[in-house]
This record gives sequence, C-alpha cells and structure tokens, in this order.
Amino acid sequence: MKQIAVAIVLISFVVSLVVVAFTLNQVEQERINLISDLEHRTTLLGDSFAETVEAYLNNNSANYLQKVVEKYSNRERLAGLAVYDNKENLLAMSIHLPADDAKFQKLVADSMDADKPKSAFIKFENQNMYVLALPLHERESVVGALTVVQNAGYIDTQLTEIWRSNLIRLFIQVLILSVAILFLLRWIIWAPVSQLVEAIKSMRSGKTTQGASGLPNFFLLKPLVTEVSNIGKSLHEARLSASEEARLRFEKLDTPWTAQRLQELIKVILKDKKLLVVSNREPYAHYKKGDQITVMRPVGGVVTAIEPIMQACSGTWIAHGSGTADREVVDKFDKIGVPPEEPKYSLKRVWLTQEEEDGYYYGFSNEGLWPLCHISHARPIFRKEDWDMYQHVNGKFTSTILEEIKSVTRPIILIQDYHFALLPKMIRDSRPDALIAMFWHIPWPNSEAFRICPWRNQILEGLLGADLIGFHIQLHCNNFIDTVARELESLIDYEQFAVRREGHVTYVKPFPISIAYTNTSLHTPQSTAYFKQKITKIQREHKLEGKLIGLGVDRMDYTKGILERLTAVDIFLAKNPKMKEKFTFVQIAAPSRTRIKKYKEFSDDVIKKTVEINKKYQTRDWKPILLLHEHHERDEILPFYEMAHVCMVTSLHDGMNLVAKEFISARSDEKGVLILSEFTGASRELKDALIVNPYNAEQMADAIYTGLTMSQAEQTKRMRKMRETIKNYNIYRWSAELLKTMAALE
Ligand code: ADQ
Repeated sequence: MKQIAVAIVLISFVVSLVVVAFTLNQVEQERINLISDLEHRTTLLGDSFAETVEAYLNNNSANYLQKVVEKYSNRERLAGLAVYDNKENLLAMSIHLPADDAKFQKLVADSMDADKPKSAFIKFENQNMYVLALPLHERESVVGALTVVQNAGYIDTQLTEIWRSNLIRLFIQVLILSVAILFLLRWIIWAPVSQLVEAIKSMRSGKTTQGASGLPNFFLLKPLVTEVSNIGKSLHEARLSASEEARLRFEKLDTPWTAQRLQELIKVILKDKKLLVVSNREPYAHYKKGDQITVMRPVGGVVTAIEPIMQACSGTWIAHGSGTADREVVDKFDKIGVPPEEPKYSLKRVWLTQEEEDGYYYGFSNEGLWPLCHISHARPIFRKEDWDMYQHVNGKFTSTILEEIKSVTRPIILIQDYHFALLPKMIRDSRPDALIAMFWHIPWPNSEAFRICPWRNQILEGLLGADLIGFHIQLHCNNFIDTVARELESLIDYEQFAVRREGHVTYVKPFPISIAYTNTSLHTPQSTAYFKQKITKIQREHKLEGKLIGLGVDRMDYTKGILERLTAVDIFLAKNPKMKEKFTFVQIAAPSRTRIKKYKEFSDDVIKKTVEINKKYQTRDWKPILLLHEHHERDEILPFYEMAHVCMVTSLHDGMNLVAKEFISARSDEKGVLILSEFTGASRELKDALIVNPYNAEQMADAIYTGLTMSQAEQTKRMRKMRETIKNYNIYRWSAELLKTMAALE
C-alpha cells in the first residue's frame, strides 16, 4: 500500500506541475491581451476627447471645460479626465482623480515636453489605474495636456479568476486520477502480482510442486504466468531428479531409471553426439483454429514411448509434418524446438503430398504391413502402386537424414516402426559408418504368415541394413529370425541372435517398451485436488456418480478388440442382471486412420454395436455403454484411469500395449483391476492382470464380474506387483538398454 501511495503522490505532483506551467502561460497571454486592449481603447478615447477639449480650451471657457470633463468621466471603466495648461496648472478634472499625485504630474510634464502621448500604470487608493497623458495644441504649439484615467483593476480580477478555475480543475483531476490509480494498482495489478509473488515463494520453498496451481489468471500477466509455471515445473522435475539421484546412490544399480539417470548414461554413451530419431508420426502437430495456431500431441504408442528419451537427450526427431499449420511454424530448415512450452530437442518435418501419404502410409503401411503383422484376421491388401510409393517415401526420408548427418562422423540413428522397413539399408548404402537401430513396435508374425507379402525379401533386406533390430518380446525376435532363415540366404547365429549377410551383422533383441513411470506419485496435493474436481465433473456430466466403471482406451483400430469387448459387456449384463444401472462401460476411442475403408467400417460397427447394446439394456437414466469417440489429451484420460474399477485391454494382437501400463501407473491408490488380452506383449510382464482370450467372450464377461467383485486386498496385492514391474522397467530403462546395446556394437 505504501508503494501505491508514493505512486499516487508522484503522479499527482507531475500533473500539478504540468497544470501550473500551462496556467502561467495562459495568464501571461491573457494579461498581454487585456493590457493591449485597454491601451487601444484609452488611446481612441484620448484622441476623441483631445479635439473637444482643445476647442473649449481655446475659447477660455473654464466652466464649460469642467462640465465636459465631468460629463465624459461617467463612461464604463473610465475613472476620470483632467486638463492642464502648459504650466501644469490644473484647469479641470473629475472629482476622484489624484491630480496632485507626483507620478501623475510627471507624466503630464513628460507628455508636454515630448509633445507625445505618455502612459503608465499608477496605483492610488489601492486601485490600479491606467493613465494616458496627451499634449493639447493651439496652432501647432502645446497649450496644455489632457489625462485619461482608466480603471485597470479588472485585469487582475480576470487573471485571478483564471488561476482559481484552473486550480479547481486540477484538484478534481488529481482526485479522479488518484482513485483510478488506486483501483488499477490495487485490484488489477497489485493483487495478481502479490498472488504471483506468493506462488513463486511457495514454489521456491518447495511447498508447491506444480507450476500452474495458485497462479493468477489475469490476462495481462499471462505470458509471465506461463513462464513462471514452466519454471515451477522444471524446478519440480529437477528436485525430483536430484532426490531420486541421491536415493539411487544408496541403492542397487538396477533400481528405477529416471530421466536424469538416462541423461547421465546418454552423456557417457553418446559423448557429444546427438541422437537422430526417425518416425512417421510427429510428437507435436500444429493446427489452425480460426486465426490461431494450436499444438496437438498425436495419439499413439510410438510418440508416447520415444518422447521421454528425446526430452532426456535432446537431438533431432525427423517425422512427417502432418498438421495443417506445421509449415507456418518451422524455420528455414523445416525445424522447430519442442516441447513448445520448453523446447528440449529439435523436430524436423518432412513434407509429403497427399498422393505420397495415401500410397506409403494408408496403403502399404496400414492396409498391407499392419494387418500382415497383426493376426487379427483382416486380410492385408498389397498394391503395386502403394509399394512404389512406400519405396519412394523411404527414399525421401533417407535424403533428409543424409543431409542432417552429412557433417557427423559415425552418426547414431534410431528408426521407428514398420513405415520405414527400407530405411536402414538405404542409409547404410550411403553411410556405412552410421550406427543404425530399428525398433519394430508391432508384432512380427510367423514366417508362414509373412510369406504372403509379395515384397518380403526387399523388406527383410531393408531391415537387415540396421545394426540392431528391436522387438517387444522374444517371440517376435524368434519369428523374425525364422522368417530371415526361410527367405534369405544368410548366416544365423542362434546363440547371439544375429544375422550375418553380405559382411554385415544385424543383432535381433527384445526390448519390452514401457512408459515414463517414476517412483513418485503422479500427484501433488494440488493436482490431486484438481483431478478430484475433474473426476466429479466427468461423473456429473455423464451420470456416472456411484457407478461401477469399466474402461477401454484405444485408437479406433480393429486389432484392439473393441467389438469383442462390447460383446463381453453384453454377456456380462445378461448373466448379471443385478449389475444393470450399477455398471457403465466407458470406451474412449480416438479416431484413427479414418481414410482407410476398413477403419471407417470398423468405427461404424463399433457405434452400431454400442447403440444395439444400449437399446437392449438402457433405462431412463442409464445406458450401459458410454462411447467417447474423440481425441483426448493425456491429462484428460488420467481421470478416467483413476475412476475405473476395471480397465479392459483386449487386443486381438498387440506388440506391447501401453494403455495397460498407463492404467497401472495412474493407480497410485493401488486399486482397480486390469483385464488383459493374452495376445498383447504386455501380458508377458503383467501377470497379475486378469489374463483373457479376447476371442472368448464368456471368459471376458466373467473377468469383468471377477474384477468388479474382487476384494480390496486382492486388488492391492495384484496392483502393487504390477506397479513394481513397471517401476523397474520403465521407458528410461527401455532406452538405456537399447542405447547400451547399440554402444556395445560400436
Ligand atoms: P498403438 O497401437 O498406438 O502403439 P498403444 O501401445 O496402446 O497402441 O498406445 C496407444 C497410446 O495412445 C497410449 O499412450 C494411449 O494413452 C494413447 N491413446 C489411446 N487412445 C487414446 C484416445 N482415445 N485419446 C488419446 N490418447 C489415446 C504401437 C503398438 C503397440 C505398442 C506401441 C509402443 O501397436 O503395441 O505398445 O506402439 O511401442
């Protein structure tokens, strides 16, 4: 408050100075104008009186002279007239004039001596008078003088009035200004700034751990608040890492991996080299919304898994720029620093035409390789044009990569997924010194299934350009080695799990991918309150209060077993009518690959089945299935994980499945049950889930019942074990193992 008072006084002082300066100037101008006007009027009067007086003077008519003088002295502001002979004797005058005043007489004498009008301001009886003395003539010679006396007091009165009104105006202005300043500073600036200061203090002291909570929501401070919020988050992460690091020193080496620990390892392994990651999907896409540009994190396991590594080690991520505003935000090298709120690495975008995307991505990758590798009874479609485009786009990415690594010796490149099977060989052909690893995020089918691909040999040769090929589980490694043995002439080392071909060795190893689980709870007290609020809002919005919740979170993809899951819900309700109105199954499904006919049909089937089951069981206030068919940001999915009693991951075939791990990671309360398909990679690790065969709807329906009626103690026992598994093998450990294996190949 003291500062506000000082600000008000200072501003008032400056305003007063300005007003006084202006008033001084105004008064001076007014004085000059008034005096000039008075002089002018007096001179006119004097001249006209002088003629009349001269006529009377020549006739020696003293009586008449006195009468004339008295007659004319009655005019407005005219104080009087006086007439003198050339000996300065008074001949006639108005009654009130101080004709004997010395200054008065001197003025008369000066005028006659100089034979010119003379004037002066003379004060008498406390009144300011303007006196003009004019010489009187008879035939060219001075015979006397006429004095015209004007009252000049009104000039001071008018100037004083100007001062008075300006000062009153100044007072009112200062008053209004002070109130406005008080309001502006106290409520609009002071209050949010104080709030900001308090939030920073508590962040600094470690009381607040999340950036955004407790910060003011005032639009003028928004950029500052965002920065402070980011600093808060970084501080929080740094604190966690530091304490985690400290803890690690006292524990065995295979204790949980953190971003910090990975960073240290990366420093040792990569030295000053940068890691280059290549994937089809970009980690951040920019879109136009009206005249604003927004950032979205595309849905998908690859992005979920690789982002934490890039954040830990910086480097460059090369990916297809698919957002509508992607081109507008990149620099001249098509690069942008990400994450947008606190850039930690570079994203370099590759531009594809619609034709290229259709052939390479939708066609060969997703209508050919995807169903080929997933045994989900969807027939792969192989078109020659798609294959041509697949080769062309792999070549396009190769050119971008070669440009990026042209000045790097022994570059380290990590290629992601089935969109780039040809990339390892294409890079190796130009840069034999490159260290190339390929991670295949989806299953590798058995050699019999793979045989149907018309270009199987080119795909295998392309992949064998890598030094290391990673799959999620050993079974996929076995399938790959079998496929190579069957299709290509090569030397297989079953001991090392390596393929030697044309002098180059490729190692094939399992690296079960995971999520960024750390040993700390996801929530701080502030975020707990925030998520509780979110859960309450969701429950209210969808009428889920007090309900038992089943949850599915997937891309809308036929391999994820969504239809089978819905059938299981149907059977579950038919077998357990008591569960009607008590249980709701929430399916969050992000639209995916919508340009592909099969996906469009699948999405329609899911909607149709949902409507059918809902019609069959629904009552006035309840529907058994809530289908949320839209993209959700990560933070929006978390409350659903937290409120679910059972989470169903029922993929028909899945490389790993990160949703299963995310659900477990979200349950720091050690409650909730995971129902998990035996055909996911995750089922190899998460043995305490209720493992099901998604083709067995009865078994899945029973698993829902078992999950919903499982005792708290049993839930906790299972959840604790699964959390321990993910804690020990999180995404940082996944990348550490991958990078250590790559380093060993150098
Ligand atoms: P995906 O087939 O995409 O990944 P998954 O592992 O389940 O499958 O990862 C999906 C990711 O997308 C998760 O992080 C999940 O939270 C997110 N997600 C799912 N539905 C969403 C929705 N509706 N809104 C927003 N986000 C949603 C591929 C392989 C997997 C493998 C991963 C990683 O098919 O087997 O686990 O790569 O290697």
